[in-house]
Amino acid sequence: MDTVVLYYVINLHIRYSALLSWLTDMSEYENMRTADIIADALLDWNVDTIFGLPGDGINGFMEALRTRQDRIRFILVRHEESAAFMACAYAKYTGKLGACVATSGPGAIHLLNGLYDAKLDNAPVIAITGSTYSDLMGSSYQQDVNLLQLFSDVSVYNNIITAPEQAEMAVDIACRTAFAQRGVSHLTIPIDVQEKKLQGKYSRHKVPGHTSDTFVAAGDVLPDRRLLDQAAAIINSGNKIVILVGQGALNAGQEVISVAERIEAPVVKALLGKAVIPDNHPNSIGGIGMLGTEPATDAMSEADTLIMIGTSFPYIEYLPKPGQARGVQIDIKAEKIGLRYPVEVGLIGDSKKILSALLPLLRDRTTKDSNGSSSHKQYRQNELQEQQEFLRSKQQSMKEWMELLDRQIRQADKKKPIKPQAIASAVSEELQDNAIISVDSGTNTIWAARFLNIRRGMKFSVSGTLASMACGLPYAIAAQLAYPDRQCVAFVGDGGFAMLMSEFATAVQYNLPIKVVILKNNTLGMIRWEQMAFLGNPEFGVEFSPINFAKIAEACGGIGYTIKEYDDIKPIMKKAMSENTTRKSTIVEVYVDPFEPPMPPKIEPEFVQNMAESFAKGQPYARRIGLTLYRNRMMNSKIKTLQNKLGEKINNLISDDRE
Ligand SMILES: Cc1ncc(C[n+]2csc(CCOP(=O)(O)OP(=O)(O)O)c2C)c(N)n1
Ligand SMILES: [Mg+2]
Repeated sequence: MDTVVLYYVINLHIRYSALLSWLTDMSEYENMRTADIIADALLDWNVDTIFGLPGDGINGFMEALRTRQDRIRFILVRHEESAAFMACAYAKYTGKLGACVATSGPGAIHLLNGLYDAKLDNAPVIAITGSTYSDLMGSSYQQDVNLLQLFSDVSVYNNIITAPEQAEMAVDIACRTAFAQRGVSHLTIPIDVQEKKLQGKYSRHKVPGHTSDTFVAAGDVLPDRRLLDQAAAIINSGNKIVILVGQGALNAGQEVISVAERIEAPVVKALLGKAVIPDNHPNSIGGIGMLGTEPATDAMSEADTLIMIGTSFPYIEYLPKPGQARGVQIDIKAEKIGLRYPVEVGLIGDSKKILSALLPLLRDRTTKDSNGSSSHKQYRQNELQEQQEFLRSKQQSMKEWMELLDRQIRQADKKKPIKPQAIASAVSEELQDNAIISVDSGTNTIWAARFLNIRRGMKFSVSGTLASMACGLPYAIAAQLAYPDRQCVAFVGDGGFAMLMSEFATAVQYNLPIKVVILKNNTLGMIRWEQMAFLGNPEFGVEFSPINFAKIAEACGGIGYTIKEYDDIKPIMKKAMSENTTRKSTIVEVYVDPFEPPMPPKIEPEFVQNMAESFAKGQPYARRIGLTLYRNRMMNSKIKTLQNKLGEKINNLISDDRE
């Protein structure tokens, strides 16, 4: 080969290699703006709805959303906090990734409370925020807030996108991490970076397209058989077994029932797990904690074995004492095992799959075991009986508890203010089979927990561990967007509702026929009782001037009803709860007795003592409260004890009003 030919061959080879490497280096996103790349990458993760409110810090990304309206739905809110609550609720109700968007500075700051709700309740959410121009960052420029620092505590993944070449990878990691760690991922993008186009300016080590949108949940793998056997051995040796379920068991209702029935165990439901099994299932003994039932409290204090499924219910004083019961825990998150109770065995993964695998290993307590010697048989028989008797005794006290609740509903005195229990019960009666119920924080949570009867197929949620007020309305909006044809109800207090009530206009704007039932007591009701019963202080700073919520509904373009009389409850509730035909957003405000006490499942001496102290220190309305307690004692022997113990002081106060 002469030198000229050699020269051409080499030259050609070099050019071909350059072309090849240029071709392989070329990203599918070549020449696209960062904002568009992010939006496309979110679509790859099946994000179909994004809640938010724009501003100049995020307008570049808004343009990417505008040009993809057919594939990704943007829901404009009135306050960014709602957008984050909605993203959280969307994730909770659908299992999809929740998404929200806000501008730099104030918009991003507003997201935080809703994002903490997602963090604390383990909901996968991605938050997209804008940041100020990259060459002005950290200069106290307009709306220049260090969002990475601000979001560092709330997020499982927290990153700034500084170049289009980084965007796809960042979104992939953010979405995967939100799912894998069941938490919040935050991506912030400087205004100028949103507009930058991808032009293949990669670093030496970057390979475009090196990440993917593949996700495999850890829960798809079953725990080791040895661990399943150990768990089964613990359960099989128990004689007073209690099952506690939380939101991690929501997809395993049938499996929970199969296990509970096989081992004859009562099922206690943490609030987020209220919809795991129907409230009227014979093994259900209701909720736990302050808003729970007496049988559930007793079951926990007597249990010798505790099976926790998908729950990290925080009020550990309501669980068996450490050492009292042997524990088995099922959770998708390894770090939750042993968090609240010193369990011996932890099974990591999806509760549905684990319970199915565990079921055949569990001793069937419903049939008589015919194997073994007669003395052994007798022994086994006694054991079986103990568990059965345990369940029967709790079922019996559940019957009594339900009768007590029933008396509370029926304590209607037409001359007196409406009892909130009667409203919760009236709502319950109007719930359709596949209703989705969102509740709020306050005494309303207690009435909802006790008086809304969940049936199979319903959904129920609330800001659980953060227990934030104001979640009820945004949750219901997210539910209705996800399930346009289902009955979506928000059951809320007036304080919580007023916090984000402008979102009712959002419901109207998107033609969402949500039904919002507001317990109107013009009070931060829960706090009134907490100040008295927890600290022994007179109430302070808990009363509001009234708002006409029915007029608010109408002013926003929805329908408003007001209930002031007992006779109005049934007809108005019936009408309002089936407003589907007009598909109008509806508010039902109900004037309820602001002095109805939310009684804990058991009245502790300290509670009584504190109440007496608050009265002694000059609790306002002592007379009305005393009178309410006096009247309620007809319904409930425990209240009678409380009222008696509050003593002469109150008896004197109310003596004139006794009939
Ligand atoms: C954002 C927020 N602020 C304060 C609290 C403390 N808190 C818990 S319940 C409650 C009162 C709720 O009042 P309202 O919504 O009227 O319900 P009610 O107790 O009267 O049923 C308050 C202030 C909270 N949980 N969340
Ligand atoms: Mg209130």
